[in-house]
Amino acid sequence: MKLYYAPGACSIGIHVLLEEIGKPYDAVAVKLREGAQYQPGYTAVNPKSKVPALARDDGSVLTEFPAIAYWLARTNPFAGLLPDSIDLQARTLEVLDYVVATLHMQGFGRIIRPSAFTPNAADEDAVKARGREIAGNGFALLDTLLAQQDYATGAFSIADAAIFYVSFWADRFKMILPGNVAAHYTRMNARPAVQRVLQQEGLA
Ligand SMILES: N[C@@H](CCC(=O)N[C@@H](CS)C(=O)NCC(=O)O)C(=O)O
Repeated sequence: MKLYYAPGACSIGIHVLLEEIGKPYDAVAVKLREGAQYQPGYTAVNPKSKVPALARDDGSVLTEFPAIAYWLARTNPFAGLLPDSIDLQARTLEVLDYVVATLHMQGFGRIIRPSAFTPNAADEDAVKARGREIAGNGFALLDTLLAQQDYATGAFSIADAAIFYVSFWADRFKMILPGNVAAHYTRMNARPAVQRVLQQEGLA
């Protein structure tokens, strides 16, 4: 397997899952700041020009964080990345989708690239502020969930890898995480798989 990632991007959550699984894989850094995602070398891998992308051993490429995370969990059941019960699996996907579609795409998307949300440069500060509001509301919801348990659906799962990457961004953007999300972030940072990934991505 080969993971296409960028240091500190959302792909870090998939990188964590690969380390949790512990099977050999290659990690290829895509230089997003230099626009490498739009060059033929990468669009041949992922025409969406995004990371993460996972090239599998049969040569096929899987994209989109939830799909990659789900496939890794189902193909490596020994790693325990999805709960057994269908109800908790659905809850796991519920959290995963909320983090990716709302906190990331709607919240941090506005903070990181406000120009994608308005044609007027003068509006960009307002766009960023709205992004912080959306992300803040999202973290507040996750906080109530994490008040009841250490991980999103009880034991560590693919949902926690997603919460980890948005918490990592909040940390980098100096946003104050609510108490239970902050405790989850501390718990995640203590996992050996996370520490290895931070080291490998040059973020430790
Ligand atoms: N919906 C995608 C989002 C992926 C995404 O937004 N990746 C960002 C990095 S966090 C990216 O590759 N951005 C490059 C660009 O937009 O040029 C997923 O779930 O994987």
